[in-house]
Amino acid sequence: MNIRGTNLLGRFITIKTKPLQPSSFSVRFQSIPTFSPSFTRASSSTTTITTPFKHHQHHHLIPSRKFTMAAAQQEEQKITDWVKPKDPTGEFKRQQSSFRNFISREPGAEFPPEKGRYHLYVSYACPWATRTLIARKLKGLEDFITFSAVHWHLGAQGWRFSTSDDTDAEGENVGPAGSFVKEHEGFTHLRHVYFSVDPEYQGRFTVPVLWDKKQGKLVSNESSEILRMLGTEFDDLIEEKYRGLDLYPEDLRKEIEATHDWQYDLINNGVYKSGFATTQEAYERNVKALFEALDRTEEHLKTHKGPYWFGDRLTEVDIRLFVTIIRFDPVYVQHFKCNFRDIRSGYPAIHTWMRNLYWNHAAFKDTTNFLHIKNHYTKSHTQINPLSITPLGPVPDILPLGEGVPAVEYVKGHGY
Ligand SMILES: N[C@@H](CCC(=O)N[C@@H](CS)C(=O)NCC(=O)O)C(=O)O
Repeated sequence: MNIRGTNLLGRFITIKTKPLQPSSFSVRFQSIPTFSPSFTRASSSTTTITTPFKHHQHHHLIPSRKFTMAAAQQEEQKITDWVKPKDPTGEFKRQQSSFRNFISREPGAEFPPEKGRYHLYVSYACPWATRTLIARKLKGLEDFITFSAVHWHLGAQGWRFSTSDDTDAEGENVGPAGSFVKEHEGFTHLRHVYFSVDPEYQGRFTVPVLWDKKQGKLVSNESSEILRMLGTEFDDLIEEKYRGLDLYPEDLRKEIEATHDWQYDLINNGVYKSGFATTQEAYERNVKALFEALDRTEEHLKTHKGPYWFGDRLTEVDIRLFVTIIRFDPVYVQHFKCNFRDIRSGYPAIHTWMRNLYWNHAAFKDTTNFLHIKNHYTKSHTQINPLSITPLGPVPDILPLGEGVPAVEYVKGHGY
């Protein structure tokens, strides 16, 4: 008799009982690579491991010793441990992305640009993933690349896909993986997408994921590189008006890279390094560096003609900076303790720059989902917010164009 279900780690399993040999049974896993301690104990006799996925039809026989080692590893490193518990530095260290292929229009490329071929898995909560959604829309790639979004909650098994029972995660294309990518029917968590191409995958199960539906391959899980590909590699296929938008123009490349260098480390990643720090020293070091970088950003925007970072040219810099700044007042100020100042009252030039992007460009506004953003951080990081209560403020999430915080309005009204 076969019993189907998922194990503690969310992997699909079929437990096949063998009536003639009551003391032995086999466990069929649809994905590996690590197993919970309870399965280590339960499956000590005959154990067959298999994956259901197209690219891994082979069956493995894994000795129980490997279970124990993998289980111990799993025990040691929990998905929700953003800083390793025994790390005395208390510093959040972001891992390198593992899948680094490129869509390329070079002849003979493994991943050529093609209409309808690729799918993006994102989370609306995630700033890194949202970069790619913004680029997709700015470059008019909606008909070229499909996308779907995970549920905002990230739990012990990582991101999960929404089901029809979820009524708390509104947003375009939030739904089961199988509704968007047929071969991912039945996947409950993003981890299944990773395991489908690498059953031994040991990295984190991050969004964004760029998926090749034609070859069943994971192209990339590195947002900066996906952003770059979408910005350039489809240019032969899209309409002239979209081709004209060059997010990485030749003459600005050196300056763009130099800006990315400090903004990535001190701002995009800086908010995480401040918020995830597990020692006072690590927090203080990172939050001070973050605000110095915000001061530098303010100064640049104040002293250069806008409306974009590079004047009248919208580039990658605007996209990469926006996704962090738009989350700043609603989340990072209180949740990550980034509270020397907020954007709306402390950084007028950044505030103006951000609101222009949000209110005047659908690509920025339509890909910003405050419900996912606020709920994700405040209800997923229980080491920071153990009761998962989401603060209601600030109200509103973003101010309308041309309207300042009350103190600014008051000063204006009194002619100071
Ligand atoms: N380097 C990656 C980072 C992506 C990333 O860290 N995404 C977060 C969400 S904001 C994630 O999916 N985290 C899940 C996890 O680490 O378990 C990129 O820029 O694409």
